Amino acid sequence: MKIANVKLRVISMPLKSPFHTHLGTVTEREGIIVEVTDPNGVSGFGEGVAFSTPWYTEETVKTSLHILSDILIPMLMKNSIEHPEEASILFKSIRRNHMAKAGLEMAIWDLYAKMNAKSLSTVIGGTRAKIASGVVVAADSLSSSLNQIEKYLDEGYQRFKIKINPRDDYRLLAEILRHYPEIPLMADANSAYTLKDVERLKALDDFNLLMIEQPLASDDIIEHALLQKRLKTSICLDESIVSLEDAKNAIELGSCKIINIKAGRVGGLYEAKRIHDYCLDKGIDVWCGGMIEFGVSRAHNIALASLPGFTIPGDISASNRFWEEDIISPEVTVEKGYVSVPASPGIGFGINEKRIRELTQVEKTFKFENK
Ligand code: OSB
Ligand code: MG
Repeated sequence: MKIANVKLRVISMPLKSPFHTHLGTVTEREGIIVEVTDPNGVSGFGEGVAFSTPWYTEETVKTSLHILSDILIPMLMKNSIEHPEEASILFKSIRRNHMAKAGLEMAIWDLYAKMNAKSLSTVIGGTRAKIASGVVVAADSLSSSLNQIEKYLDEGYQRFKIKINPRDDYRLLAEILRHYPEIPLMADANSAYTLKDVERLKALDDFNLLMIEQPLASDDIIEHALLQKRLKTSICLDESIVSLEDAKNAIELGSCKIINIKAGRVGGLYEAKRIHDYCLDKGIDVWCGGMIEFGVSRAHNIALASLPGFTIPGDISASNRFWEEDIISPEVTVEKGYVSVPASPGIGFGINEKRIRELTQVEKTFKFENK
């Protein structure tokens, strides 16, 4: 794969409404749009999904920009690759920094698919033409949670996820289910609990939730295994799984019954696919998580979720869940609860250059020497 240049653009966009978790509130999303261009002028796009501050993982927009600019792009200049998997393997010599790696690796996947005139879904082994869509409710009160659910139900979403913490769990879930007894509901705790809260968590078994996501520490698999033995509700791990090795260990220990796969969290599409393949083999259900992402990463998620093991509706909502105007064209839409998987080359969505230009804060271009 010949590369002529890589362009990084840091963009910033306000959310339509604030996104609340017990860890803080997101009102403005910054991200890095990565564009890898070949000598014919064909471009592949990826998105660095680290946040402005390290609340979800240790990376930030600034650390990602540094790792991309000073480490990963120079590495790619020195080492020619024939397939995106080689980029993923090349980047393994650098510790962690998964979101920075994923941003670049996924741009290479998009470019590779476009060079081969195939959809990204086809290139990675996708089998679905449409994927079931779920949505996240992350409000700061019961009434606004109920309002959001009402609206998202109307829009056809098939699964609802609500953020919980020890101060706001039983009553919140009970009220939601009193108003909407039939909705497929799950809860995400983003590590708000410890093992001392086991009785609180056991009480949530009353609600027959689809699952509870990441109740305990963000780097734990041992205590989650102890907790899973005491709960009827399935545990799903998010933060704790950053590699295939983590997934193997967690499954072996019984730390979870379900895994949320996010390509950004695990270093890219290659690792995400390896985790998917392993889980499919072991009979562990997976679903595709979200990162309050812009359209480029959302498009990659759609391709990823078209793989056969993604049996549970993920956090793949429409562009208009978060944004007044997204950076892709057309935007992602949900119809009768489904998002269709594009069949056109690469991620299958065009780039709204005008919108990206309006949002760009920093731009850097790296020219490759092609001998
Ligand atoms: O824990 O799944 C999470 C958003 C940002 C960071 C972490 C998480 C989330 C979400 C929202 O829950 C997912 C989405 O983008 O729809
Ligand atoms: Mg989560």
